[in-house]
Amino acid sequence: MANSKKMLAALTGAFAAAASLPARADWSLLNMPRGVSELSRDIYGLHTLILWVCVVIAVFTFGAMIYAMVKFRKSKGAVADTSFLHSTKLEIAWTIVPVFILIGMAIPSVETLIKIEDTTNSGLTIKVTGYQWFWQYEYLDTGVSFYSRLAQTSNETRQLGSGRNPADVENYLLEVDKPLVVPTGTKIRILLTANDVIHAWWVPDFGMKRDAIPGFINEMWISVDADKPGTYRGQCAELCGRDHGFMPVVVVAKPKAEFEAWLAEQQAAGQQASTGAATTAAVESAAAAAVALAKAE
Ligand SMILES: [Cu+2]
Repeated sequence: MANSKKMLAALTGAFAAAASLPARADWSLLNMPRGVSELSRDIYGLHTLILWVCVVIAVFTFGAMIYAMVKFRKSKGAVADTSFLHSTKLEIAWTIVPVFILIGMAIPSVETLIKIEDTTNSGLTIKVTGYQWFWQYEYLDTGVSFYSRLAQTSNETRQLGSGRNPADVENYLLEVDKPLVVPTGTKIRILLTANDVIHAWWVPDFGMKRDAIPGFINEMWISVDADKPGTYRGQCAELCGRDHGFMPVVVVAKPKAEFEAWLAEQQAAGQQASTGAATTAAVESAAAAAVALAKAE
């Protein structure tokens, strides 16, 4: 008796402690993010639907089991009913009911899967290449291409004996020198590949993650809600070597007009750089020709 009182007291204490948790804990972290794209919302909705189907099934089956175990336990003098061994009606019922539940779950799942794979009618195509340990982004048909590496602040802080506190670095290991910039309200087709080993490009808020495999082109699409411009962060999601944890993905979503302006700026800068390089090359070859001429004389 004393034991059960002690247990009750302990349980009450545990419940009281648990009840005071919500004030401090962020319960939304227990669930997947709702995200900021059409696909992420579809996936979230599907996940929630299936979760509730499972909850209802669990309540029914575990409820029946627990009820039977408690109510008809041996210590209460329960005796097995040996006259009831088979029921065709029951067997048909517990076969048909799950079949319908499974069909009910398969229809929205397949619909979402088909939508995820449908990369047609995209407004923009970006090729993403994984390297050990950074990303390359190429805006197809625009000539804009750049590398995106771990930000200097994170990179310096992560070094052994740097003497810096990671807690002082904003977005530690989740910041890059040059983020991917995308327009909001646009279906963006992403082509994924890698140059060395398998990487995976992942931004939880877009609801999408896909492997970047050398020699293959994988495809996926993302979109950012027109009313949700902002910075979205992710990481390489396929163990790819020593610095796997140091090649974050940062995506800046801008309204369409701002994105167009940014793209034009990048194109202009790219042209200047290539003209500059061509001039340098021309000067160098002229100088080499002059040297060769002088030697010949
Ligand atoms: Cu990687």
